Amino acid sequence: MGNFFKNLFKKNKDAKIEKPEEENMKNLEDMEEEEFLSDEEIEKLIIEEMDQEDQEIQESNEIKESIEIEKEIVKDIEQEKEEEPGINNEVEENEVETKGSFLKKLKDGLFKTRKNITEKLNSVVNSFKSIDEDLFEELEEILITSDVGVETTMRLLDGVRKRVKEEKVSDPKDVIKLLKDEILKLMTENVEPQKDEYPMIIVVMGVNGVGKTTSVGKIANRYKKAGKKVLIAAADTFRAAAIEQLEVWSNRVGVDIIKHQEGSDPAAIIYDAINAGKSRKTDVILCDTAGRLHNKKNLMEELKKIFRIIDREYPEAHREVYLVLDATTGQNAITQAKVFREAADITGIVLTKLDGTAKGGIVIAIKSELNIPVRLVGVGEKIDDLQEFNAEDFVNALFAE
Ligand SMILES: Nc1nc2c(ncn2[C@@H]2O[C@H](COP(=O)(O)OP(=O)(O)OP(=O)(O)O)[C@@H](O)[C@H]2O)c(=O)[nH]1
Ligand SMILES: [Mg+2]
Repeated sequence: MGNFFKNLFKKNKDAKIEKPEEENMKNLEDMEEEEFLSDEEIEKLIIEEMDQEDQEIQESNEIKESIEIEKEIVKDIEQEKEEEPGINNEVEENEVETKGSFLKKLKDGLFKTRKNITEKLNSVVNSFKSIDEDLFEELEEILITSDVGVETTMRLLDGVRKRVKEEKVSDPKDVIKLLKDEILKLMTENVEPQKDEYPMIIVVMGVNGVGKTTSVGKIANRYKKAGKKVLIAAADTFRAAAIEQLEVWSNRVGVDIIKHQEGSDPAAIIYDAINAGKSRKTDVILCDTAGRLHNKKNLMEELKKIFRIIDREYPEAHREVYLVLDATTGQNAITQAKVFREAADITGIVLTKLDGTAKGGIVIAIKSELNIPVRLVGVGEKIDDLQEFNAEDFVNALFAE
């Protein structure tokens, strides 16, 4: 509103100079009516000004918020660096510790899901004396309500039934172990490890708010730590704040960024990033993309255009297409994957916010229903809370005591 009154005051001041003495005695209200704007027009201007200011405040709050988060991340990195041992003979011990802390984080991240699935499963098997269809019905309900999905639940339980018969299992408590085996089998079926081939280009896509930009930052950090030369492409040009958020990440991680202005063509950014990547001998180009446009069709067309540029300009690069899904959205994540499949061949899923849901069963449904491997899982907001997905660790963490 400040500018509006400033302008109004300026106009009145100018008016005073030009006006005869007596008219200067008139109050401001009269002058507004006579010389300038009607009440309705003033009201309209005020509303417009307030709307604009609200929008500015909201955008600056978003930036402030993301800067606060980034600051915390930097603190974490610094703390981690301090804790790193300085002498070589401690490295082995540190590696063991890293694996331990990695598993602990995964376990902590799955706390809500474990409580929801495993505790319920245990209490059900303990309440049955023999294995019968009633027991299977109870198991079915627990799995379906944990977002494992109907189809996947049936598949898992059919496998358990078969083994109960074949192995003549009679103790209901043993069903848990069989279920754990079936989940692991399903999660590892037809999954090849990701190829570590360079140069690599990774396109990160997904609907708005799922954690794309954060994941790009975290992935950049992982490759940087592994000694790779990384370049980030800010191809989400829908909002200026999105570019700034990514810039904060590039500064924190210490990698280059290719960006244009808000509203510019994302395909042009990818084109520039590929050229810069080639001339700077970059190992990994990471592309953030928009999560929302005016409509779904536009977004899909924009993504397709990005992939056409990569096909044309960088066919020699190893390509990964990550779809970021938010674990807290449950079965909706499956629908999103089906939509994004129209735009590109998704090579892996980045499943974020597993720490925020009791329905982590979605990990199992995603693998089973989409047959796309989960490559990375987000178990928190900190920089190292994005972990490489390992099915065995996941199942162990899910069923941990
Ligand atoms: N708890 C938790 N929060 C996460 C995780 N990953 C991302 N977030 C948070 O999710 C919010 C949205 O993340 P962004 O990276 O901005 O999401 P985006 O997909 O880029 O969003 P748009 O650019 O608006 O489409 C941020 O507050 C992140 O800190 C995670 O694994 N766990
Ligand atoms: Mg973003």
